[in-house]
Order: sequence, then C-alpha cells, then structure tokens
Amino acid sequence: MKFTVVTILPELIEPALTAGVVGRAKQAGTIEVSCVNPRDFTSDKHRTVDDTPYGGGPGMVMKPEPLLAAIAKAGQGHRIMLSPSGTPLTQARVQELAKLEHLVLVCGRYEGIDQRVIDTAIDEELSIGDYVLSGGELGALVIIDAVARLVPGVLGEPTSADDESFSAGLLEYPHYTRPVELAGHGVPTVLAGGNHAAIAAWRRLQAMQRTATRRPDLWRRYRAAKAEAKAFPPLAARTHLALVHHPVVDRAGTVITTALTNFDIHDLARSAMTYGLAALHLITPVTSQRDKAEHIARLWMGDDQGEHRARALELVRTADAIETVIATLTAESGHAPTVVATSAKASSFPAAPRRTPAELVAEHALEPGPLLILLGSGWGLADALIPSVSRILTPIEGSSGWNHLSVRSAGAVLLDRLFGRVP
Ligand code: JCQ
Repeated sequence: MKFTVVTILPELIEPALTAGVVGRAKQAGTIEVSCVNPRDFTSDKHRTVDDTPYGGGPGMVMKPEPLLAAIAKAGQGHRIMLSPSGTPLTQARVQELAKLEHLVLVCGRYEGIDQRVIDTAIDEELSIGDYVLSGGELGALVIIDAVARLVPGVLGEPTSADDESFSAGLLEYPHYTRPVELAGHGVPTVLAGGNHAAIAAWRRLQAMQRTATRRPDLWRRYRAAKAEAKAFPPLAARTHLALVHHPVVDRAGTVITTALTNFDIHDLARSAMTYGLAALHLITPVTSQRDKAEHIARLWMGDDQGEHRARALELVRTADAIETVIATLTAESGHAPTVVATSAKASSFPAAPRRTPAELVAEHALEPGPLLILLGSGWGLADALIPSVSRILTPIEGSSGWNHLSVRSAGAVLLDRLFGRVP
C-alpha cells in the first residue's frame, strides 16, 4: 500500500516513520511512504506557498497553485485532506481506507486551504478529533499508522488488530504483567488463576464497565447491537417505572393524593413496553383506585385478538406505597432497587446526587439490582416525604422556558433518553 503526503514540512513526516511496526513495514516494502512538497512547485525567489485571505481577517491561506501542482504530482489515489472541519475518523473508515491502493494525504498549514482546491482536488476531508493542530501532518501520521497496521503483513498476528478497542464496540480491558506486586498494587487474582473462562468473563466485564462509564456513546450502541443477555440482562429489563399518586403535591405545594388517569395508564404502559421495561407500577393508597387500575389493565388483557395494548397492559402492577414496591422488588430480585426521582424543578430532592440519563445508565448498567424510576402525577413528587430516593434525574427541558409536559409525555421522553436507540 502506498501513502503520499503533500506537505511543506516533510521533515515532520519522514523521521516519524522509521520505528515500530510501521517503520518495519516501510523497511520491508509492505507499505511505501513518500512526500511531495508544494514549495518545490513555486517559481518566485521566496518559494511562497501562502497568501493573504480575500475578505481580510487574521492569518494566511495556502496558495492554490503550488498545492494543486503538488497534489497532481502525488499521482492517482484517494485524496484526503486533514481538517478540524472534516468528518470524524472512525475505525470503520480506517478499515475501508486500508482496502485502497494509494492514499494521498494533503496537509494544510496556516489558517487553511483555498476552498477551490478542496472543491476540485480533494475527495474526502477527515478530522482526527475536536482540537486544532498547527497543520495536517500529525493527522496524516495518525491515518498512516491506523491504516498501515491493517495492511496484511504489517502486524505479526493477523487477527490481533480486530480484537482491540472499537473493533468489538467496547474499550479494551486492563492489562497486567509482572511483578505480581508493584508499589503495593497487586494483580487481580483471577488473572493469575489459570481459569480461562473466568479470565474471559472478568475481562469482558471490565471492558463493559469502562465503556459504560467513559464512553456512554459507544455503550448505547453496544447494547443495541449485542445480546449478552444471559450474564448481563439489559438495564431496561431491570427497570421499573412507577407512576406515583401519593405523596405528590398540588399547585400550592400541599401534599395530596391524585386520582388515577386512564390515559396515563395506557400511554405509560405502552412506553414501558416499547423500551423493554420490567413493569409499570401504579402507586396509590386508595384501594378503590388500585382496583380501578387493575380493572382497566385486565379489561384490555382479556382481549387476545392480537391487540398490542394487551401485552403492554400486562406490565401494569399496583401498590399502596413506594415502600411496598421497594420491598417487593427487593424480595423478587434479591437486591434493593436504586430509587430514582424525576422532577421538572431543578430544586427538588436537594440531597440526592443529580444524574443525566446517560450518567444514570452508565452508573447502573453493570449493577445487578433493579432501577425504580418515580414519576410524580399532579404537580410532582413530594420530595421531603420520599427519603428512599438516591438519585435525581436532570429535568427534561425544551428550549422555550415553558415546561408543562404531561407526566406520560415526560415519561416517554425520559425512556427514550435512557434506552432509545440512536438512529
Ligand atoms: C484535524 N483535527 C484537527 C490545521 C488548518 C485545512 O486547514 C488546516 C488543517 C489543519 C490540520 O488539521 C487539524 C485537525 N483533525 O488541525 C489548520
């Protein structure tokens, strides 16, 4: 595979490719790297490669003519420009690039490159991350390194590139080698035990924990893609949604008991079903209200003519108090649930640590116990009367400042933020 770097600073490229696996591959001829310098395509005495920007402003722009001549000299190949405005580079794109025969990597300097060069002589703009470098050369080296190690014969072991981070959708597990104790820090005992199944399971769990906490974006996609369901049931399947009718407050802040609403039951049950939750709990101390809820749910469940709502309403459970639900879930799962409150008011539950939906998912993804999410009817949960709450979710906010979502709409938005797939 051939790489041609178009750069006014070839001395930044060449010495960086003399060591390591890529250096050896270059030596062996498995990859070829050469540079073309736009300065060699100037004709003035100062060998000028930059000019002032049309429209004014700070800095200089790379002059089109020497750059175009250098790109032409680089020859036929897929022409990539490094730029903070490019498409973010991913391992998936690296794998595609590794199938090509010749990459031309065009490095800008100064404030940038004349747009007409980009429009006429560049096939793809790539970014290596959201930060600004003083030129494209370090980015070009990143691409050469990432692509070259996928070229057959560059790495000793042909499969080892695939095992690593991103290829499997998870970050790497931690590695250890001798000594067994380092400044008082030991090696996880499972690794020294020789039980290969146990080691594999431990590494998998470590990789998952890291991904959940460090890269919620990757974790969300991983859950969507892989079903490691037996050992690690998805969090949604361990999540219980509760619609609380007491203790809640009215508009004046007085603690009240609200009446059950038919629409809330139906719509929250359908949301709970859509996002794969374990149950929807309807909490009210009023026995006749619980009977009504059971009646509504069973009415639809009796309809087995393929009515989709019947399945959703099977998720409906009733209880007289939050504490009863907590006790039931503890008995059923063997773990006390983590109780999560929701509120439209930023000042509610001041003692509970505040979490965004992504933070809550990351924090709880590999905890064994259930998650119990409380939605308040009326004007919201009476926070002083619910000491079992150990997390508060950040309020759902639009951009208008007007914030009066119905509880069933707020529930749906929240479930999507917690468990919705990214299209
Ligand atoms: C690439 N993330 C950052 C710097 C101008 C095209 O014009 C310019 C290009 C660069 C180099 O690229 C980066 C970069 N990915 O800075 C200035």
